[in-house]
Amino acid sequence: MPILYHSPHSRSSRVITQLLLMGKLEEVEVICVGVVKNDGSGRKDPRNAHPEGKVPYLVTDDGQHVRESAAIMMYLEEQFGQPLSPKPGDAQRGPYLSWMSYYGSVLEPVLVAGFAGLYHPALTGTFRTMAEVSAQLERGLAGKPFLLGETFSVADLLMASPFQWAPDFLPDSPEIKAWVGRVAAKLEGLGLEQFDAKAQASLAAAEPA
Ligand SMILES: N[C@@H](CCC(=O)N[C@@H](CS)C(=O)NCC(=O)O)C(=O)O
Repeated sequence: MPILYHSPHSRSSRVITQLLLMGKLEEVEVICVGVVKNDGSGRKDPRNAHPEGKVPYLVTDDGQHVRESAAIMMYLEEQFGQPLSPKPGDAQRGPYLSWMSYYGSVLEPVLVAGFAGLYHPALTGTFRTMAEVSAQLERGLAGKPFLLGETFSVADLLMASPFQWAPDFLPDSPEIKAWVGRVAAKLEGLGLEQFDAKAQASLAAAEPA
């Protein structure tokens, strides 16, 4: 059984969401760990196999270690028959791979630079800014409800996730706001909140006094 290292209400919650959507949560061993938060609270959990103590982190059946949300989500898609992503040969395969990579290569750096109030020509030269990200999202969503067309995919789950945690970063675009709303509707009633509440409680109970 693959092992997923997860911390409640964190970036790994979207991997739990993916597993809930696929109906495969029972087929993955989830180990709940603490992490260091941006405010310095928390701690690097010795039970976490991630070399830097981050989440999500996946150890596969055959002992491969997989890091980065996009890689983990694509790995799990393949392991479970790609219910939420296009297979090789599908016309949406290129856009799918592009959005999954764009998340970690562009969206996260742009959001973190914005959040930290950083401006430097090297940052904007390399990653551009939220204006370009918004333009790409609007272009990607033109005339369709989801990034890959009519069908919701893990690309929507990943790309919309930062705007669900931090609505302040949501671009002022009716098309993008409507898409984030459609993604949220897909996740309603899945049970993520209950899962994370239980995970939080088990973590608090295990915490040394
Ligand atoms: N780009 C990574 C980011 C992982 C990440 O920074 N996760 C946060 C949780 S939201 C974390 O583990 N923080 C703890 C730390 O940095 O020590 C991914 O998407 O997987």
